[in-house]
Amino acid sequence: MRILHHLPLSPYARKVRLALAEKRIPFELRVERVWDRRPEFLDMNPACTVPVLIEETGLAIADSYAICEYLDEAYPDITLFGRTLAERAEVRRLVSWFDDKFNTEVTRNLYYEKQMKRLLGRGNPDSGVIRAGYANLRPHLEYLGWLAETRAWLAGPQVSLADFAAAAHLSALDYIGDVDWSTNESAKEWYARMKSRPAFRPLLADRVSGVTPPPHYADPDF
Ligand SMILES: N[C@@H](CCC(=O)N[C@@H](CS)C(=O)NCC(=O)O)C(=O)O
Repeated sequence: MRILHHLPLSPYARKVRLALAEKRIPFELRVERVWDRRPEFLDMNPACTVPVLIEETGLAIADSYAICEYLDEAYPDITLFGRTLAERAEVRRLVSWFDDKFNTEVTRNLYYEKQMKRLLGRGNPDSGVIRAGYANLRPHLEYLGWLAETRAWLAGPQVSLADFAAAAHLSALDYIGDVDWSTNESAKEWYARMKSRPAFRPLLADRVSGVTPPPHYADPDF
């Protein structure tokens, strides 16, 4: 069976879980405590990050973007990137927006600072960093809301990896209670549409010991 090594709240693993499910590719999840630095895992991915996909052939692929491009090339029937060159360029731009810019300005300051830093042995959360994360989240939600208002899906006419990347980050932050959806109605409406997709259900069922999500986390009509 195909295996995805992951952590339940990792936005990068969540993006790949959504991509696999939307492409209807079966897989099993294995939790990888990256902070244990398991030698067998380091052999698969010297960066010691999740996600890592292990194909049935034994092929190991690390890095969420490498995995998603591989999946689209290996299983092209349902595309993650859109059909036209312009659509595909826009999907790539927005995946980078969420995985690089949003991650640096928001996810790292909230999810990493609060959840991962201590586990990785890199010190205690810094309240200034967390405050900056909240301040940055607001304009990012506005941009997302603007995209959702002006297009059917974030990158264009069809749902794509741009939506999965954005939803992966926001769902991890929503689990830890850090998203105030009342600040942007269009962003909230887009997230409700994402939550009601069958591929999203396993993410809404995730539970992490010691962290209880807010009641609206798993509710598609929040
Ligand atoms: N560029 C990588 C980033 C993956 C990543 O940073 N994963 C985090 C969890 S969200 C991780 O495993 N961190 C462990 C560490 O930084 O040592 C990808 O897209 O897969």
